[in-house]
Amino acid sequence: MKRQDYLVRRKQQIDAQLERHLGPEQPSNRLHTAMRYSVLAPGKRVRPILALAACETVGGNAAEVLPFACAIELIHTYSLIHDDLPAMDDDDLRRGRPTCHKMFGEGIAILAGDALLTDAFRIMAEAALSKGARPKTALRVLSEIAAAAGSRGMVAGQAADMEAERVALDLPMVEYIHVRKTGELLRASIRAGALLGGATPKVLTSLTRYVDFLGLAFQVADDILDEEGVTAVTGKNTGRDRYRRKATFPSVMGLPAAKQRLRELREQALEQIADRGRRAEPLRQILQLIVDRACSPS
Ligand code: GRG
Repeated sequence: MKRQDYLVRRKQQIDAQLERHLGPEQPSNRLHTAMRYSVLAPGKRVRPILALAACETVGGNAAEVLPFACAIELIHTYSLIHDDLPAMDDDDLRRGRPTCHKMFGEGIAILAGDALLTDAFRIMAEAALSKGARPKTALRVLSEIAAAAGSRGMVAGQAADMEAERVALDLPMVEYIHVRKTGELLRASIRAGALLGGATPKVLTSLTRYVDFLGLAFQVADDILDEEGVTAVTGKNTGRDRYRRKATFPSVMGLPAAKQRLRELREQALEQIADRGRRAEPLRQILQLIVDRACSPS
């Protein structure tokens, strides 16, 4: 199976489900239009694809994971909308389009983020209550996703990042911020798929180790792309971190070392799933895609 085939097929499936969860266009409803605008913009869908791929790796039924995968994408999109606001990163380009607040104004953008976050939990609760669901497992997954997104996870990372602006950071602090800001939701995505797919505790542990290396690789790649990438690849303005004097992996360790670190992280992630056979191929492909976007293949 070619790498793009699997990823494209999964992305199409997720996009169709997101569309279904959001419901058809309502031209006179600006809140709903803003939600659709941001969610259905061309994101990579890394988190939901990871959730589905983890479920497949452990031999589970990916259909059970779909509502949770979509909910995670809604949470991720809320975080991007709020991150782009003037009070935060103040960006005007996201996913190759004007940011939500540039299109709809700050008030609607804030509410679109609020609504996506809240609706994500409705979708997960409905899935947990649906016929054939295993409510205890579903509730465990929901609780892990909430913890990853909340005041000890992504929001804590965002707050630490804001506080740290213009202060010289060392590598452990850069990693602390990114584990929370980016890593926790990626981790919850894999664990959601694995738990719903019926992973044993041992396999859950190795998949969690895999995604922790992937999460760091994701951030290092994002920093490299910001430093030297072109907007056509990222769909957002680049060079922003340097402009804002943000501590990034390239700024702390230099660009060549950051690229080397990225390749090491790929190898470390691959080691964690080395014994999972062909079923783990999608997880290997996602990792490769993340590394290839920022570094020429090696
Ligand atoms: C506002 C609570 C709150 C949190 C914001 C996600 C985030 C936290 C900020 C975005 C800036 C950031 C940390 C970038 C680092 C990597 C990242 C999360 C990039 C965006 O995710 P992708 O590359 O984007 O998966 P797409 O558009 O493909 O979904």
